[in-house]
Formats: sequence, structure tokens, C-alpha cells
Amino acid sequence: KKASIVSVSDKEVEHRNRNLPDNSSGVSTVSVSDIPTLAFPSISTADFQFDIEKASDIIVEKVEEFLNKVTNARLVLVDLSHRSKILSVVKARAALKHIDTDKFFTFVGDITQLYTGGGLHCTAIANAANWRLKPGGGGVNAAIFNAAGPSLETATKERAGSLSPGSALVVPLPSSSPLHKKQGVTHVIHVLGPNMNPQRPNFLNNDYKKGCEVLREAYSSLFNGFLSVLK
Ligand code: AR6
Repeated sequence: KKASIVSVSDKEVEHRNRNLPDNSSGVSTVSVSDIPTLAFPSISTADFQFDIEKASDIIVEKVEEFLNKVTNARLVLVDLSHRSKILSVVKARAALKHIDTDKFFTFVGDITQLYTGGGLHCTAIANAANWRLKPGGGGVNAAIFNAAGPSLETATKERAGSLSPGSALVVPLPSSSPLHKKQGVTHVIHVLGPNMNPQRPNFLNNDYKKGCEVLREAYSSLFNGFLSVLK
């Protein structure tokens, strides 16, 4: 299934155009000279049913914290549809806080096709994983494991067998992986967020005090993981 890529602002069109390779043949080559970029989905807000408003505040808070420490990198929040509630709420709150839109913006597209589908080159992408670090299960996890091919599962398993809520695991993508070859992604960072869905493991039973704490930890772990890739 192919998602249509639609940029949601002129700023983003500029970003995209700047990132498009300068060739007229239509053959795309991945440019590696771009500013290091992490694309991430909104952790926990779909299958794990975490409240969108609360998640938005945490995303903006953690993005701000990261950008205060790191100058030569950017963060991009991605979702599949331009009707995405999380994208519009986060975008509005980031604007209220005057967060630099060169360093943080929202982007509509499939996180596994950001370069070929949207002209956005990302060094690393985040995965909203499950605790077993298993492929499948739907959502962004299924999409990333599918797009990366079996080498992602192998590389993941070499590093860890499971993940606890709030933690992240950085996995270098083998150069044979289509996600590396076609999209220029060199790292996948698995993150396990808090779960508010009674049908899934580690259900927090509507405990948002704990839930917000775990979501903050999840974004800290993710952004620290990205920092380790930059070094
Ligand atoms: N590209 C960009 N964003 C996406 C894509 C995609 N291909 N697919 C989904 N999203 P979810 P969670 C957005 O449910 O709530 C899995 O089965 C989606 O619209 O993937 O943390 C795992 O195995 C939403 O905004 O993650 C876990 O068991 C965001 O990604 C569980 O679901 C996260 O949605 C994790 O649930």
C-alpha cells in the first residue's frame, strides 16, 4: 500500500526541494551531505491508545530539550495522513513555543519512503516497537520491518531480545537493507512507549501519571539514541 506524500506547509516544500537531488534524469541518488535528521512517529498514540493532547505536550517539551543541546541536527514528526490529529496539534504547539521550523517540523508520508516518496533524507528513523522487538503486529512496526527486510530482525536480535517501556534500542541498518539502499537510512531506533490498550502487554489501566512519565522516558531514550548515532 502506498501513502500519498503531501507536504503540509510552504516551509516543508522548501525543505523537500532543498533535499531533492539535482538531476533531471529522474534517477534518484541519496545525498549524504544533509543535516543529520531523525524521523519519528508519534509513539503510543495509535495502537497503544495514549491521549493525543498529553502526547503532544510531551513531544514538544522533549523536542525543545533536544534542540537546546544539539545544533547540527533536526527532528521530524511523521504521520501517514494530512488529517493526522497529532501532526496538527504538535505543529500548533511548536509554533506557540517558537521552535525553529528548520530544526523541527511535521511531515506527511510513510516513514519507510521518506526519500523516494517525499524527497526527505533521514539518517535515522524511529520505530514504535513492541516489547519482544518482533516484526509484524501492524502500525509503524510492521511497516518498518517489512521495508527493511530480514536483516533488520537479525541486527536487532544481535543487540537485544526485548525492550522495557520507556527504553530505546539503536540498530545500525546493514547496507544490504532496502531501507538503507533506497532511502539512505543508516539506523533504526526502536522505542517502546507506554501502553493504554487493555489488549496489549504492560497495560497501564489509564494511569496517566505513570504513562506520561514513561512517554517522557521513551522520547529521552529515543533522542539520546539519535545523539549516539551523531557521535
Ligand atoms: N509511516 C508513518 N507513520 C505511521 C506509519 C507509517 N508507515 N504507520 C503508522 N504510523 P502505532 P503505538 C503512525 O500504532 O501506538 C505495533 O503493532 C500512526 O498513525 O504504530 O506506539 C507494535 O508492534 C501513529 O501516529 O504505534 C506495538 O505493539 C504512530 O505511527 C504497538 O503497535 C504510532 O502508531 C505500538 O503502538
